[in-house]
Amino acid sequence: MKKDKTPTACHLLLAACLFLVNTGAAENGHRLWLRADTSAQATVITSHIGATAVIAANELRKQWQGSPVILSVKNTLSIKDYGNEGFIINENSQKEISITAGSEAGLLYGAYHLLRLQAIGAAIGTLNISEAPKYKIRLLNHWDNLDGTIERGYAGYSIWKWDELPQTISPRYKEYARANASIGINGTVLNNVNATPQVLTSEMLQKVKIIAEVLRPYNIKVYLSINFSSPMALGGLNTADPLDKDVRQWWKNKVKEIYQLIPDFGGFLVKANSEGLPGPQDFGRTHLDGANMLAEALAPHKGIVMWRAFVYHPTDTDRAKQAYQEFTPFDGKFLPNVLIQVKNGPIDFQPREPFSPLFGAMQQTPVMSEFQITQEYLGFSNHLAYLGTMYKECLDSDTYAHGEGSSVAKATDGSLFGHKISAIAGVANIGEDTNWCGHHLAQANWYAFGRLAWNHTLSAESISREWIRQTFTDNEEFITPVAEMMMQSREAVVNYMMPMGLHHLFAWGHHYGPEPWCEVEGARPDWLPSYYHKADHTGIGFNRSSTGSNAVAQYFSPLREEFNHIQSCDERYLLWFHHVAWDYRMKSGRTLWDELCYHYDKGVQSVRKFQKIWDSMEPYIDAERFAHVQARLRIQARDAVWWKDACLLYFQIFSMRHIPYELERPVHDLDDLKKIKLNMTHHN
Ligand code: BDP
Repeated sequence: MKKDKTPTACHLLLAACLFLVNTGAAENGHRLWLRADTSAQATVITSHIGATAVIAANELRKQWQGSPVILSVKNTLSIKDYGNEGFIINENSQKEISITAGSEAGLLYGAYHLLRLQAIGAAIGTLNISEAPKYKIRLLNHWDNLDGTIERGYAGYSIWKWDELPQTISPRYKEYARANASIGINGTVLNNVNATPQVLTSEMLQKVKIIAEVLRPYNIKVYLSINFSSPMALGGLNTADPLDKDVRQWWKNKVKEIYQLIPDFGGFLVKANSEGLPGPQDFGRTHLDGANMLAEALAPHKGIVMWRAFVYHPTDTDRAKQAYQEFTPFDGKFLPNVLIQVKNGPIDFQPREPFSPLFGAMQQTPVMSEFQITQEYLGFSNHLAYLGTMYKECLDSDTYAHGEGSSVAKATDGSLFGHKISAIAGVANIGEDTNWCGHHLAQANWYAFGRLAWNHTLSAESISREWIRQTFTDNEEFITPVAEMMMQSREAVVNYMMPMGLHHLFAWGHHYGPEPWCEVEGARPDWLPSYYHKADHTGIGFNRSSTGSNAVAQYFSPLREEFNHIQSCDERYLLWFHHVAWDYRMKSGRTLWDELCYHYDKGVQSVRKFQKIWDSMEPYIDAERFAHVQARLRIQARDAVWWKDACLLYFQIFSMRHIPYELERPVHDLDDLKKIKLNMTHHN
């Protein structure tokens, strides 16, 4: 048969596909920050054959462009200094590179570290590196429901396909594991803190086992959120009282069943007596009783309990004070495998909050911080808000627990109070969208969380730069302006949503848009914006000083006094701690009202600037991601104006002052804005 030399349509299609693969022109964001060339064929020498070491070696073989690498696990004293997951990278006189660690996990992290250095162009000169993670347990929390929906998720449905498991294993699980391992995440809570008892059925545990098996070689442990009333719902008991003998036995049996399937299971995350969920208080017991009961069941298997401090009741007391009031009396009484998981701020993941006073206050109990990576209160996946700056703001805050220099980071990483276990959690922004996070630039928040969990001394800026370089391009003309934009982005959101310490001005039906006016008949007062802003004709803000709720007393001196006095209070938190007169003189010389207007305006102007920056970046990156981000910035710019107009026009009713004439004028009518009702699921 005569061979036809002219290319057919099929040939052309194939060629086009190869072209796309080779140049990486089709950039849908699926590869995240892991876009390195995989045809390197490096020499990697290792005698370790465990699954984790094999992954480390293969990653290097495919991507490392430099001299031969030798991987070895050693148990020498010098290695022990770096803990079980640390590593040392050296170069010998023959120019061979060695990665040495105390475990295969350390080799994996060492391999990803080396590859990151290569990807950001920093693997030059003689390598002499030693690293160990600051936190022992570095977790993502998925608020994924078993039906595939995600609470506060903005990137599609859950990646966990419970219906298909255990038969079908989605390729996503491995990709997920790899991405997390590359930034040092070593644990994941698979299901929503608003947990259904069903997650602990034997059928479900078989499915969890499969996910655990995929994640294990990547050194990622699986954890579950549990529902406190499971012994009743699943075990047929008539109580879930943590001091009841049968209840205790039920948990012990259940835990045993889990460990038979998943020998390295991490433990439980618990939301109890919070927002209507069951807990020990339903049976006249305490958080201490509940946490210790579970801890006792988990301890023989080396599992941990992460007991959340996110509790508040519709009482007269200030919501911001409640977690502290409820938990500090138990300090020192929890079993050693209990950690108290505390949101970064005292209320609820607002665009800006001061740090929770529980950090530093509970010194005999390991306290872990919970950040939100998903942008529940920062514009969902429509708004650009790089959160590296927000995580750092909290971690670097000084609690003064042991005098100056007692940062939240040190109070939680085990170093300040000498705890053996330490952990940090981030509520994931991951869904089944092709690009994982909805907004391409929101991938940076997942990345930054992982990098800071590994090393909280890194700067938000350096993290943003390394992320941009790996995710987009090594062209400085792109990296510098985009990093600058990212670094300003969270402050921009704070400015156009809730500047100067304002909080919870969100709409009732969703946490996307503004409704500072929101009134709902019969609603819990602490779910309404007016509870928080307290605007009236004299001024605005929540008086938490010693003349008000005295929440300031929960902080250590001298911070307590600093927050307490209006003149010394950081203006970023002014309306969090004080009810301030409209004519109060700010440090800028402006009145409070004028300053508020300036902040809102600045927020809007910042987003306009981001649009300009981004539009000028078109030549440097692929058209697909460029257009995607451009479209989202347009939404953000419109939303920013919506926020500004809604808040200023509403607060103007009380301030009765004009918006400074040099600022952009409102373009909406308040009455129209009040009519906006977005169709989004409700859960306050
Ligand atoms: C709030 C969310 C809600 C969560 C809750 C929590 O609105 O969906 O269930 O926090 O953290 O921010 O438990």
